[in-house]
Amino acid sequence: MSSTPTPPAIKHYWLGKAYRDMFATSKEAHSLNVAAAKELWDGIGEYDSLAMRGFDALQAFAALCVAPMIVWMIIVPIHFIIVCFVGMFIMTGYLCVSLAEKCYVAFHGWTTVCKYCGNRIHRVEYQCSSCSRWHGNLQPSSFGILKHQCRCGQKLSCSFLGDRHNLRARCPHEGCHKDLDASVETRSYTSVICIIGPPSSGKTGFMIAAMQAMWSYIAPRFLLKGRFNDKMSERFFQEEKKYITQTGSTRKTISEKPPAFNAVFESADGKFLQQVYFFDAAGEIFLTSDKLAAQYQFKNITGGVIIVDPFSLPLLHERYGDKLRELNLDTRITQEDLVDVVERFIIGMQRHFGLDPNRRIKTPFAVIVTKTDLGKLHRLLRPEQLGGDPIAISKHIRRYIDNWGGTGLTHFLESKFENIQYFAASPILLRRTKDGDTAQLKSGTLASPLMWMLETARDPIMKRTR
Ligand SMILES: Nc1nc2c(ncn2[C@@H]2O[C@H](COP(=O)(O)OP(=O)(O)O)[C@@H](O)[C@H]2O)c(=O)[nH]1
Ligand SMILES: [Mg+2]
Ligand SMILES: [Zn+2]
Ligand SMILES: [Zn+2]
Repeated sequence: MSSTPTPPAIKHYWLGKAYRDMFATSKEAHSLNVAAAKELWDGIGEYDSLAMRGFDALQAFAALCVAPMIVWMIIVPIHFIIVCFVGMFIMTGYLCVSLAEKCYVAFHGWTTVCKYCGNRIHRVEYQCSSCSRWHGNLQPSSFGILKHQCRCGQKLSCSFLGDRHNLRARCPHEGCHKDLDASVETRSYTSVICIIGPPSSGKTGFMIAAMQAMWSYIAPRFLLKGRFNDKMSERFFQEEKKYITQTGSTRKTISEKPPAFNAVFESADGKFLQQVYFFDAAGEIFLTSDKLAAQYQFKNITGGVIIVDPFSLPLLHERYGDKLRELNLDTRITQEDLVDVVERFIIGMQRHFGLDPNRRIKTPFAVIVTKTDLGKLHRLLRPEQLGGDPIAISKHIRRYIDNWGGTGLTHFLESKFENIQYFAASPILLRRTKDGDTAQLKSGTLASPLMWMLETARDPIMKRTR
């Protein structure tokens, strides 16, 4: 038989020990009364006459048994009412603080997602700073309204009002238990943006330029400062960026690639935090939808990007195929059909993440035509006369995709996604010289699709005004 483990904290006095003390006191008083009655009964035999015995016994019975019993019967309920009343008062207190905490978290739109197992976390586990016991329920409860007392005696703040987020924390899920940075992870909103596209469509290039766009366009606009959540993301960003600018291409083999490329954007007073995860699902993952199951980030997608390599569309493929081969750029063009890739993504989402097959996907997806620097496509896709009207630009780009033989693609995307907008960008501006290729990272072109995605997903970052 399994026994319930002892909680690491001590119950609040008025909700735990007070009851035990009350029962002990009344039991003790009752035992004293019984002992007195017994003593009296034993003493009756010592009286000479029967009348004397009866009278004295009655007198003694009234004095030693009835009176204490009446007092006991009055005091016990009063004691009980006081303990219940104080207990209820404390319960109301912790329910109020707990409700206030839930409202505060909902108001800020904070969510906690484990970046290792991808599960949503409702209760982070915190470690006692003194004895290393793990507390899985460190929140306003019968163990305390603002503080819990650990079994070691240490008082631990248990609400958003205290410094709970400074304690060491971990994911509560069995088999994970990885360390979390509670000061960021429990007090921030997390945007998870997945990037879908066939191999060589430009996902990695997009991701690096998108992070740069968050850094240099979006964060300053909302007076935020960015920093990477982990060393692996930072290293990946620096190394890939350097490689792209020096060689004009992305790295083919990467020894260490972060599972999700992430950074946190923070206001100067530290009160606003938003995490942004870019999730570059390697092309191979989409080749077999079974591999999707391991890609936990798919559970929490808040926005997405579908990369359209324009040179894979029939008409442009025909028009530029020979030229790209001549320039040795054909290997940088995707050979796979984007419809197949998106279809595999959707099947994977239905099979593994409960996506309803009868419903279109509501999450905003930006459909981005990339590599527009090649063949000077940007001149066609962003003509001056459209000004900055995003809807007109979107329709214009969609028309071009159709004209280049992508009618099947646009119809397919619109039948599966409810919230899409078309964009054109070239995250990498290739420069060819006789000494070799170099490139410039054009992150500015990604600011508008990113802003659209964050805004459509109602991410808290967009509510910030200067
Ligand atoms: N000229 C140019 N090349 C690009 C652009 N985006 C990606 N590429 C190139 O296309 C190739 C494939 O890109 P990559 O990001 O690795 O694709 P992935 O396999 O989908 O991650 C690389 O050689 C990139 O340098 C772009 O905007 N312009
Ligand atoms: Mg890649
Ligand atoms: Zn976890
Ligand atoms: Zn402790």
